[in-house]
Amino acid sequence: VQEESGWMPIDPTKPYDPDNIFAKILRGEVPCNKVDESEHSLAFHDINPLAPVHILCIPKGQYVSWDDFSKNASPEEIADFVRFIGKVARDNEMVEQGYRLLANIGKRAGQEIPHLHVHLFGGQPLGPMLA
Ligand code: D5M
Repeated sequence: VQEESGWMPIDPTKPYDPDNIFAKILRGEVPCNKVDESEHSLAFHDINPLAPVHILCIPKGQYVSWDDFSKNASPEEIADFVRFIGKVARDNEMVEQGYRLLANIGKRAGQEIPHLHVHLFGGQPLGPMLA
């Protein structure tokens, strides 16, 4: 359903697309600039950084959105991802100066890759929340 210009929500009934770029990174088919990895999570530098520190954290499981992840991931995957993001922020010296977590969910928010990802921004004053 195309409602207003540019808005086409990700269809929640559509199966996960295993050919999306983050799935390829997870399979090692496409390289990434890795920051850290845990049992259920991976962090790598954003290819198009919008701040001096711009890291993407993704669960290794095939989840499209926060809705999908929070409903369908195991407690272990969810705990791992939450703790992992905290560790990445600590290890990359973002905690003292402050940083921002952001996840674009769905087309209306500008989600480009249909695999859940949380952006970590830091290394500079970050200004207002919505540009
Ligand atoms: O964010 C999608 C983000 O993913 C955007 O900031 C660029 C980044 N991106 C796209 N391809 C790659 C690869 N191959 N490596 C690293 N980063 C990548 P969104 O919130 O969906 O707009």
